[in-house]
Amino acid sequence: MTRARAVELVHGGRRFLLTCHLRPDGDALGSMLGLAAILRALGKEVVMFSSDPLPEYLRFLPRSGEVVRAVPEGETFDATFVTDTASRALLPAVLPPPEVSGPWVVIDHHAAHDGFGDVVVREPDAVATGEVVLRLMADLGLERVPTEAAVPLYTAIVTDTGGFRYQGTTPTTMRLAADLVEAGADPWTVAYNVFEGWAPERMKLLGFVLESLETWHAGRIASLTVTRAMMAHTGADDDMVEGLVNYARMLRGVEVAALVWEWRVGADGAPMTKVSLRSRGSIDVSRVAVALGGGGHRSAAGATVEGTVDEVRARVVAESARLLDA
Ligand SMILES: [Mn+2]
Repeated sequence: MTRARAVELVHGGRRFLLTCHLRPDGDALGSMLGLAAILRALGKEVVMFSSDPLPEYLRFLPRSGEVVRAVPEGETFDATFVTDTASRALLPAVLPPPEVSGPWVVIDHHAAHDGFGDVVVREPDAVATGEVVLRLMADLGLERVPTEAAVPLYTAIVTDTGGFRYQGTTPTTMRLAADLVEAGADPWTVAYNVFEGWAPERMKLLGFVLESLETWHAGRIASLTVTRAMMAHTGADDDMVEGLVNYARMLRGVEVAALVWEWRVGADGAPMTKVSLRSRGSIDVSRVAVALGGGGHRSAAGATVEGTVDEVRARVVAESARLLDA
């Protein structure tokens, strides 16, 4: 049980670095903030680090303003905790060396992992990394959720369950959420910030993205497209694209929903396209993502692929069709 090893490192240490994957989402950041609050409740010192800025919609999270964009110089840590991260490639390119970071402890719930980390606490039966953090908290001997951990951990669970809607949401999920509400999380505040409260630019972008809807394979595959021109025209930023793929899944009969996003030009000048995939659960879209060099979960996965949006969309459709016909 690797959780026991993580517990030893916490009890044996005093000062910890916490980080998460690039472009943090509600589970990655919520788990990091929640774990930070738990460690502080145990009398530990924490530094929270994200090289990427936090998305606007998560800045309501208590103490998210304390997340630093660079690891402070001249400090060392007894261990470094990484939340919700399935692979080294999803972390900042430059990380502190082992003599600064201490052992790397990965706290995650993804089905696949690339082996990164000295201690990997990976529990795919957990609906969110936030749930793994709560299990770790119990093992650390904390009986009650610290108030400061309640909102971020509730946010982690709400994000990864789509507001308790997705498959994998269990009575245990609901009980954990109830504990977090009792500890001080307000469901509407979290739901409003996570799912509503849209910037006008995002709403305008959605209009263009919905216009791009295409379906294939007798309506069982749907795609949406985001171009740099749409982004420039609406003034939307990258964070505002997050979650738009779900609109493709809403269409009745769709089993594989894809969003292809004209991303960046790679170092060698080649166009790169980001792919987000969703399913209703019958189809394992992580298999499509893996075929494209990415990864993820059964019902939510993604990849970054070399090629134009048109080329990459064609590959996504072909891989999805193969899976549907298998
Ligand atoms: Mn997650």
